[in-house]
Amino acid sequence: MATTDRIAEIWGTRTPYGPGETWPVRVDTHLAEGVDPGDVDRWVPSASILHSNGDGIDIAVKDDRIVGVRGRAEDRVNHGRLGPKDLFGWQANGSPDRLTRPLVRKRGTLVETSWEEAMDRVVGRTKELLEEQGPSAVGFYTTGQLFLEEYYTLGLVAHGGIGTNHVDGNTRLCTATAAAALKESFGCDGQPGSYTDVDHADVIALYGHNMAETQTVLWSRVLDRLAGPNPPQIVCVDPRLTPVARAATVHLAPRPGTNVALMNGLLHEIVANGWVDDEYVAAHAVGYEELATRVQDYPPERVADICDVPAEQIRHAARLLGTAERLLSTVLQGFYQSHQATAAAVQVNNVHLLRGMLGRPGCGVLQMNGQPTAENTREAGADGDLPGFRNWSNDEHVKDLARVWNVDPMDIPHYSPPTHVMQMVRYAEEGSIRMLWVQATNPAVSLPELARVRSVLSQKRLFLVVQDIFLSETAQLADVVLPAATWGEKTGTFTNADRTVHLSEKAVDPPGEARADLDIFIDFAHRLGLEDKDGAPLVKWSDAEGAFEGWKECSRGRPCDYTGMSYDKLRGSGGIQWPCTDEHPDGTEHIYTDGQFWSAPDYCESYGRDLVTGAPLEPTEYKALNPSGKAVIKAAAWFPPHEQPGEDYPLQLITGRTVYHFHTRTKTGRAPQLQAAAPEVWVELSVTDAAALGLAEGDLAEITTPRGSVRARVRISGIRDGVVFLPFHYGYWDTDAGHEPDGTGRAANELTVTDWDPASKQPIFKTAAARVHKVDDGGGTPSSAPTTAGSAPVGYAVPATVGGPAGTADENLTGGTR
Ligand SMILES: Nc1nc2c(c(=O)[nH]1)N[C@H]1C(S)=C(S)[C@@H](COP(=O)(O)OP(=O)(O)OC[C@H]3O[C@@H](n4cnc5c(=O)[nH]c(N)nc54)[C@H](O)[C@@H]3O)O[C@H]1N2
Ligand SMILES: Nc1nc2c(c(=O)[nH]1)N[C@H]1C(S)=C(S)[C@@H](COP(=O)(O)OP(=O)(O)OC[C@H]3O[C@@H](n4cnc5c(=O)[nH]c(N)nc54)[C@H](O)[C@@H]3O)O[C@H]1N2
Ligand SMILES: [Mo]
Repeated sequence: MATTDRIAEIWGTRTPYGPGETWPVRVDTHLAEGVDPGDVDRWVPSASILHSNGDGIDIAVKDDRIVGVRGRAEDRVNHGRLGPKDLFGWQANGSPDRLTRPLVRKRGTLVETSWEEAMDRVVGRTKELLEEQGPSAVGFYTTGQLFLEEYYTLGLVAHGGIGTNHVDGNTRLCTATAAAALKESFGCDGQPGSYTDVDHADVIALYGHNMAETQTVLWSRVLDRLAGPNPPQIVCVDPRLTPVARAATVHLAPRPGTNVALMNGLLHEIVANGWVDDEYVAAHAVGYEELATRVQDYPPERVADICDVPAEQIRHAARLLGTAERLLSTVLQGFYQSHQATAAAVQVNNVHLLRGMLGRPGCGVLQMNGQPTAENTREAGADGDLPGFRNWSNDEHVKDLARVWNVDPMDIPHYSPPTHVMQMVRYAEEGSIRMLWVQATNPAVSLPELARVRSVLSQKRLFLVVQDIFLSETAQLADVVLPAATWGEKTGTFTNADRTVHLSEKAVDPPGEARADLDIFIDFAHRLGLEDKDGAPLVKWSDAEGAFEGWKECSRGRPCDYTGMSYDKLRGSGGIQWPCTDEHPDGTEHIYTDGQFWSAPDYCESYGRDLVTGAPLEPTEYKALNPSGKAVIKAAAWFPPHEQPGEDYPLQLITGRTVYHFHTRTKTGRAPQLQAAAPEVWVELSVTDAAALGLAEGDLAEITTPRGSVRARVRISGIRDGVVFLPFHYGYWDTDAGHEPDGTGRAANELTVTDWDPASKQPIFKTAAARVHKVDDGGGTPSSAPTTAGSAPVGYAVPATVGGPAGTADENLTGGTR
């Protein structure tokens, strides 16, 4: 047993292993001060909720309070390990400022009320609007942080009951491109890769993915491979010097917004050097010729110009990808939150198709998720999809869904894909969406161009319902606030980025009158009197397990088939990967084995889109392109981002994350160790840019784009020249430093642009033109940016970020092979 400062040692102690070996076990535990493992009354199995990795966790309960967490040794995802957010983030559950009673706005202020009155208001307004205008007046904006059962129920209520097409999740900001890229290439959502691919791969490529900070346990797995015999080679594509970049064999640091050009350069080399698996391509894919022609325009020298990356590095990276025997690729927000997001992510799929690297150990693509339950939002139909990956433009699929729900197919809107959130904001702005019900997301901090978002959400004519566990910046603007129970306080299942399903059972009671999101949705449906076509209640379950059984039927025969699972089977299981059926009762580690895809015209989830305009393909066009259900190789030309640096705004702004915080910090900002490790917003600049602007470490700078300004202390980091980085975690619920009347604030999204990828509709958080100037001298005091990861200082000393005694955790390595 070792005790480690897990704020300072983010990834904990190494347990090296070699290719094809099993990743050793290391069990991480953190308990509240003064609590010993022997004091714990019970350990309740769950999984992590502060990222998409799905690490198995036991929740420690003492005197009906959560007092800590321990990794689950038997879990297939983490083999016992936990990251800093998992170890310390649970403390937010017990925060004294949890919402405990519903609030309603009376004479301008939010006041506490009963559930009866709050739900009366919500149901009353819904009924009025349905009568006056019909379903198009009502919109739902949900999340990637509830449970599968909750999304499925919400999708049923919204699509099948109310009949509105305005249903989306914050997954639009997060994994919309993952889904879109999988649909384009394979005809259907569904993750080709598995985390065990890390155990086998000889090359791992990370595209716009700072795995070291955002999926710390998966990165531990990579680090353990790197520390063992025959380590994999790492390719990193990121404009910042992240821990991934530091560990890489080749680090390509392109100009933001040039991913498609870079990918085309890599594909150019793969084609030109004969590294294509011709047999695989001929047997299992369509579209190769067009790609081969397209990438002729992208020789390394031209790409080097566009991306500002040396041609030699492009060749080196391409050689690694082109000669790998087992290639694993991961893709995340550096690609997804970009103007050609889907086009870029699809090119990563193309690398795997060209090389025949799918469906075998070590050969996987992980079009990553970010949020813990984003996969479920997608599969259960609570975002811009129909449940079970059904195709909204295939009438047979809509009919089949209507059969499952016992409603008329015409009652399920499918005249177009469900409305994406940026369009919903526009409809609210124009006044056609008059009620918006927001659950478990904080758009007043997380959507782009906040001044506009605030003005839309605070309009008098918009009835805003916010369902949260805290009085977030968004809840502060609401007409009705519904207090929710959260992880540890309610039961449900969720699915991580590699299709692993965990059951998370209620460990303790929620505070006060807070209620599970599922119970709120069911109560709403009953109060509204929603019925199926035979006059029975539309929602036929009253608890999570009942909802899960309902979902299983909905998933039957679809790619995300859960019919072989049950709560009993999941309980303490270590995670089961879908599809899980009678034929595959233990789940399925690799899909797309033997080059078989879910892309047949009558089965696929999507007919695809034009990557430039986003226009959906007609069924007949898809059938002509891909009659026998192969994979689709889609080529794309590079276009520059819409907002380019120029005279007034000479720099490029990108935004993202730090290891210690989760999103708008409503949870991690209330965990003392995490908040202390990254207490304030900062801005990262390169050595050269800082010098040119007369800025030193710790100086106060103002960052301005055409939308607004943010003030932040300077961290001189390893970011590439011409680019500035802001973490987007810092709203203002915990500080007086709100947005000023002149639009100056500290939330990165004061600066970002209202624009999105045409195919996935994912907003662009990673390219805007910006300028920076000095406001105040820091007097030699460094900024408080963490020193441990992507924001590490370059070229000078700053006191290291540490956790001290409060930041320690135990590591039990007895299962390890050190
Ligand atoms: N600690 C922590 N972990 C998290 C979360 C969190 O908030 N905190 N959130 C979770 C969620 S919901 C998500 S979606 C994931 C996100 O996980 P990541 O995608 O890994 O995180 P980001 O920091 O948003 O972006 C990743 C990298 O993209 C790079 N980048 C920016 N612009 C470009 C570009 O044009 N091209 C390329 N190639 N790269 C670029 C940035 O420099 C950054 O290092 O993390 C999950 N895990
Ligand atoms: N500039 C910039 N903006 C970004 C990004 C970026 O990289 N840069 N990333 C985008 C991405 S990928 C994401 S995922 C979003 C995240 O953005 P948000 O979804 O807005 O972020 P969170 O802080 O996770 O908000 C979740 C809310 O749900 C509440 N909550 C937590 N658990 C529960 C529960 O069980 N029930 C209920 N009802 N409420 C709960 C929390 O208190 C919190 O208010 O931000 C996006 N915005
Ligand atoms: Mo996300």
